Amino acid sequence: MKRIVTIQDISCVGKCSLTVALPVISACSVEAAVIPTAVLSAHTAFKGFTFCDLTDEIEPVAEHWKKESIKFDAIYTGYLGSFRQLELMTKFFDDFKTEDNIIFIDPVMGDHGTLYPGFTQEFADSMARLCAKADVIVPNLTEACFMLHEEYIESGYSEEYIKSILKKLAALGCKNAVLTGVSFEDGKLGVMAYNKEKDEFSSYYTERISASFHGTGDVFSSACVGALMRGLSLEGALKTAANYTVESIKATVKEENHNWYGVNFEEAIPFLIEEIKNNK
Ligand code: PXL
Repeated sequence: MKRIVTIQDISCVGKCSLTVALPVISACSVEAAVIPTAVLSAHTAFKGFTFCDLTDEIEPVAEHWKKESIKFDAIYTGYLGSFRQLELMTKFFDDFKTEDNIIFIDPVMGDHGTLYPGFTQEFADSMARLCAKADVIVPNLTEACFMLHEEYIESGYSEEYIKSILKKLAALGCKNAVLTGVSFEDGKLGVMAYNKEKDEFSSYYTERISASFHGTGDVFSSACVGALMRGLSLEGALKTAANYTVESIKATVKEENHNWYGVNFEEAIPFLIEEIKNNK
């Protein structure tokens, strides 16, 4: 059985970061180890959230694992909240990267052209340096534009533009750059990927559902890294993750009085398991 370690916050209510990554990775039949980087009462879209920083726990946890010779098939980072956490991730990668495992970075920082509360351009610059170490990075266009100092364009861009962004992301140093939330056609939304070694692009599009929810990026990334661990190619994993995210959104909007803060990814878990089988 494969083992992923995922390093991100736990927002106790809100269905994002670890409360998504743990169940989704488990649903993929992959072991999920965690380092919670902070405990929040709820994610940062809620007003008045509490925040308890756990940065000081990261090194002792990692040291214990080193003593126990614990190995991981994937290291998956999501929302990281400080420069020091980025620094500690660099060290963690150096300590736990092997010839066979992968580093998967979701550089969670913002959406729709703006950064989430607390993030700055300088943080995006440091995140860009961390991304150099990754096998796969999965920013959305907002995060990519901040990391590359590019102007954000909401829509109406060309395929050539997205390809140029992907090449610039790969030039940061990662092996595969993936852009999520890409759309060239009304009603369609998807992902485009670039493999630097092969100099090849790939893409996958689904129907666009006109509702925006928190945590969909975490649903996507967790399913993607889980599917990779189940032996799917990156293309197969991206298709699986995109379809699962859409299915989770559909399950959410189907429910009367559904919550505003996260998606019903739980209801779509049987679908995810089928997708992993179908896209192998
Ligand atoms: O879904 C990304 C995310 C993760 N963690 C926290 C967040 C967000 C998005 O806003 O606030 C704490």
